[in-house]
Amino acid sequence: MNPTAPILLLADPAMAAPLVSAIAALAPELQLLPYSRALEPATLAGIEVVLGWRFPPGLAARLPALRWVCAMAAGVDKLLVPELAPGVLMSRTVDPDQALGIAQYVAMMVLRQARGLPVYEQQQRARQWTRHPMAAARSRVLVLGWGEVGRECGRLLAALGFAVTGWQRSSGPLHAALACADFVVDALPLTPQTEGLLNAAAFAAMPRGAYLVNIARGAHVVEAELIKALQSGQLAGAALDVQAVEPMTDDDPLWHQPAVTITPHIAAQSSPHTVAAQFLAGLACLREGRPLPNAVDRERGY
Ligand code: OXD
Repeated sequence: MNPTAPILLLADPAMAAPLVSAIAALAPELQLLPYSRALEPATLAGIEVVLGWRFPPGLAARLPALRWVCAMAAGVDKLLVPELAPGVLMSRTVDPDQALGIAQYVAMMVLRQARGLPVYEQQQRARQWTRHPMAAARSRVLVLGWGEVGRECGRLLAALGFAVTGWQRSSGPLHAALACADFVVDALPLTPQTEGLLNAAAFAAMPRGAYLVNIARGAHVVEAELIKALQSGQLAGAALDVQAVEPMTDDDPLWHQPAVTITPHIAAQSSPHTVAAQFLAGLACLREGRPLPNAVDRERGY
C-alpha cells in the first residue's frame, strides 16, 4: 500500500466536518480528500481507501487501486454498488452508543403508541379532558433483525415490560411471526432479500391495529401498500425514521398520513470519535495485512 495516498471521503462536507476533525486529532498525517466531480482521473487512480456513506453513480468503476471501503454508518447498502471490484474489502461502523440511541427512539415511539399518547394529544388540541382505560403496556413486540441494533432495541423494550421476540431469516417464516406482534420494529439490513419485505401481505399478516416502527431502511417498506393498510385500519400507525426517498419530496403522500410520525433519519447517528477510532484501527489492520474489524460479508450485504 502507498502510505501517502489520500483517503477519499464520500460524504456531505458539512455533515463530515466533525469526523474530519476527529481523524485529524488522532492522525494528523492522513490526507482526507473530499470527493468532487472535478477530481482528476489520475488522482482517482491512486485512491486505495474510501471512507463514506454512499458512492456517487459510476465512481467505484473509476477507482482501479481501491482496496477497502469503510462505511461511516451501520448500514452499507449505499456503498455496495455493482461496479465495486470483487476483491475490495468492506467494513462498517459498529457504535454501541448509536445502537442505544436508536433503541431509545424505538422505545419512545412504542411507548407513545402503547400508552395512547396520540389520542391525548388530539384531545388536548380539542380541549377535551376525557379518561380512557389504561393499563401498563405489556404488548408483544417483534424486532426484525437481531444484530447489534435489533438486540439493543429488544433489551430496552424488555426492560420496559414489553414481551419481545427477535426475528432473523433463520428464525422461520416471517408472516407467522408478524401474526403475533402488536408492534413490529424494523432493524434489518437492506439486501435484495429484505427489500420490499414489509408489503401488503406482511401488513395483512399482522394483527389488526398493529404498529410499525422503522429505524432501518425505507426500501424495506412498500410505502403505497403501507398507506393502504393505514387507511383501512389494518395498521394503527407507523413511526418512520427512514423513508424510501430521502430527503422526502414535498409531494410524498406519507406527509399526509395522520397516523404516521416522520423523522428525518435521526434516530441516532454514530459518534464521529467512534467512526474515527474504528476507521484508524481498520486502516492499521489493512496496512499490516490483518483481518479487518467489523468486516462486511459483501455476498450477504451486512
Ligand atoms: C445508518 C446510520 O446506517 O445512520 O443508517 O448509521
